Amino acid sequence: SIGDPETQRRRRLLWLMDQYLKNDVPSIQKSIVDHVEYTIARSRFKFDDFEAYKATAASVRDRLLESWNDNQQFYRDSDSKRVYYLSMEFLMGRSLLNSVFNLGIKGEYAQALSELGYDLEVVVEQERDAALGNGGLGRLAACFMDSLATMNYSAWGYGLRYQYGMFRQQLQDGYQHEQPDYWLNFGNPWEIERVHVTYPVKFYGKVDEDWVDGRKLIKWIPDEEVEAVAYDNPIPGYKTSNTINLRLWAAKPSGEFDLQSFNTGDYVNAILSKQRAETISSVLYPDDRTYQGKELRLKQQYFFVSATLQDIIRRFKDHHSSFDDFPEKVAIQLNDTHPTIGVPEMMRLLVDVESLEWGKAWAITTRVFSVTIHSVLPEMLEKWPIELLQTLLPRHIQIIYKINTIFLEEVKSKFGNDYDRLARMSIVDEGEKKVIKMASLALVASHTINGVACTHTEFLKESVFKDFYDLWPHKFQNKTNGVTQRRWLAFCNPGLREVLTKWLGTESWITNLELLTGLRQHADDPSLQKEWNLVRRHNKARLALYIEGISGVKVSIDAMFDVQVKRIHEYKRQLLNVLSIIHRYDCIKNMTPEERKNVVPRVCIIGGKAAPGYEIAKKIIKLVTTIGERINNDSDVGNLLKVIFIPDYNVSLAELVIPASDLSQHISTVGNEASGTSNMKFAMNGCLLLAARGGSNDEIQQEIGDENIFVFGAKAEELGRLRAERRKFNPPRDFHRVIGMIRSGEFGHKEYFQELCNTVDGGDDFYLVGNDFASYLEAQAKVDKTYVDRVRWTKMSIMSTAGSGNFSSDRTTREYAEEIWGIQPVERF
Ligand code: IMP
Ligand code: B1N
Repeated sequence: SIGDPETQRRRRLLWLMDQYLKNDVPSIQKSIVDHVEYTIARSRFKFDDFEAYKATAASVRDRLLESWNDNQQFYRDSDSKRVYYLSMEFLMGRSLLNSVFNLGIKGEYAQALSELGYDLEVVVEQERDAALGNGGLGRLAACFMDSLATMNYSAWGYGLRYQYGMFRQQLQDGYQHEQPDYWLNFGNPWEIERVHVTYPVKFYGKVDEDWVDGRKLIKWIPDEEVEAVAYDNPIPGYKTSNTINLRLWAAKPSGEFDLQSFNTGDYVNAILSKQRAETISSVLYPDDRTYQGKELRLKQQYFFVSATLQDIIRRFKDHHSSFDDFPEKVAIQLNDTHPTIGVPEMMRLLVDVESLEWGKAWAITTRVFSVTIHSVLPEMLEKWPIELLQTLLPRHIQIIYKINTIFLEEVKSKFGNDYDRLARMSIVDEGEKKVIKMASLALVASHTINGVACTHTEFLKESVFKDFYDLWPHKFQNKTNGVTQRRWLAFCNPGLREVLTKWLGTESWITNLELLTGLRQHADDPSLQKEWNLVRRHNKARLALYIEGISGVKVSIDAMFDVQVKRIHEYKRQLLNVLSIIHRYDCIKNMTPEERKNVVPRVCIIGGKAAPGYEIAKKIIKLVTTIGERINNDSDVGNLLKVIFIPDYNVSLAELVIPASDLSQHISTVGNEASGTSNMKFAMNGCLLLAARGGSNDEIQQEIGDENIFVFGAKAEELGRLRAERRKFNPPRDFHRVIGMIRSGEFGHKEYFQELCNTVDGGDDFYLVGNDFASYLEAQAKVDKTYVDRVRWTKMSIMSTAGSGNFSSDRTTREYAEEIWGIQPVERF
């Protein structure tokens, strides 16, 4: 061989690489079987479905690593600007099917397994969901990862590797019980532990000041230290070699610290107290609206951002000597205010550690950060008690005060001594209990603030953040949410995928969802309608089988599948749905057999988790199961009405339920849902929407047309008045009758349900359930009438899919990239 030793070595490595990981069927089989023997140490002649999953996943992971490695090298070499998406939650779901699809090797894997005697469909079901999130916000982050990878953006996600993800919901006698989700129990084949990528994260202690050469030196002397260890999760793009990284941090006891206690002789207790460090990343808070001022939550937030920013700065410094270029190379997106403690942390790292001057550090910080707000009510905004911050992060509270002082000077210079305004805008809330308003801190430090749907962004500008909008109108943008059509259409609905590709004459809609509008011209075509309904029936049959398996209830696939699956919340108004189901039941009971022949049969499916401490939400679940018990066993009703509660709703169940739904409900009180994203998934899959106004419902309505969606209820401009006058409102007779049935104990549990009834009946119906009841029933009647006209319904279904092209997270992330982050796609060939 020729060349110097280094050239020879490289040539050898390239040659070896050539020998690796081919994607023909026999090569895939070989790597699966090798993993059976050498990774999980089972015999190739005897392994079960779970072991088949583990070996298959390991072989896919090998393939992901190749492109991941190449990709990270390419990013380093090209040194293009990168975006870092910081989120406390990533609701990823399963990875196996998504990975083989995105890598373009699903067919090969299916065949490889089948020849070995395994069924890919069964094998993928062995995977546990990665449920490191509550709902919409966490799933949005996951969709963004898929889109960023697919569109060749240079991006990384950062989050926490919770040992316990979202709790598993079990029903006992119809009541919710929470079970720990120890998802890592059987190993996680998708992650790569980076034992050498670790950073110290410190807490508590005090701040000392020293004067050296006339310069004040500030030294934080913490008294607790934990180590953050990186776990990398490769995220493959669809039909591209771009594989991006999701880096999740786990807390480990630090090796170095606290020698003192070791020397006092209490060796065992010193170890045990260190061990407690791991609790920081042990559990996801299962609450997605009410904010709780728990110390552990703040520790999680700081642990997460401190490790992340140290990592980002370290990576930047590998290639750059001056921080002047930092904003040209780095964009940091805060997913809601949860990572906002990163702002003072960035200042601390730049000023105290990197010795930058304050003004320069602040100029850099404010060019790097941007924040997405997902909340609607001021009460939802995070506020941390100053006492807590003072104890946990004594240096950061100083930095926050300084940021605030300088900021308030700016406000004064623009608005003068308007003390009310200054008090409203101050990052420090000087009320009875002094708190730091994290949203204000995030807004002051960010170059851009965005809401997640048009009406939501307008609301932020006019109401919650009006003062900030007056000061900095240029900082506000809208970025309407989107979802990835790979997972939520192409992969979870293979039947529809085929039909779409056939009628559009191309598969390109999988990366260019706007192409779906091409369906409109065929919406009346009887042969498309026939194929369309065949797919839906097939999907419904699958779901019916699942329902029978979990509940023993046989449902007819000729019935309309009417679905509401999402977190249980008063504002999402599952109760409105349930009240109308009771109304329907009561109507059927009062009909003659002849009249019953005209009833449109329905299967009402409800699913979702209640936050563990949220009693009213838990009562709603019990109400659903209680009326289900009665209705499903009433021989007068038969197939005309079934009520099913699907326990433990998660991403994988969503993939089963969404393609099988005829009607789905998105009925949050107007103005209370920032956006909503599952409505987009349902519409894409040809499910008709029963929708209240507000959030992304409004934009979906615009796109698919008034005649293809069932909209009801109060308008945004009425909300204020209706709320103010709600105690004077007298709901319709039907409403009183239905509430009366529950109150009188017709379904049992009389006492238990009183409090729930009180929330909507008796003068304080905050979410306007009584108000919207009549209009809701009207919309439901229209649904029934339309369903009977199969041709019309099918056309509406096709038009829903055709009109959903704007709700791809590809569109959303492209807007972020171009209008907020200033990054371009970089393709590696
Ligand atoms: P939405 O509130 O209906 O817009 O739901 C947002 C998205 O969050 C859904 O499409 C699901 O993907 C996800 N989601 C909602 N609730 C849960 C849950 O309890 N577990 C897992 N995912 C959920
Ligand atoms: O974010 C989704 C929106 O589609 C929903 O309308 C919105 O309700 C949801 C604290 C949250 N807002 N706030 C949260 C989650 C976790 C937590 O600890 C708040 N989630 C939303 C995506 O934009």
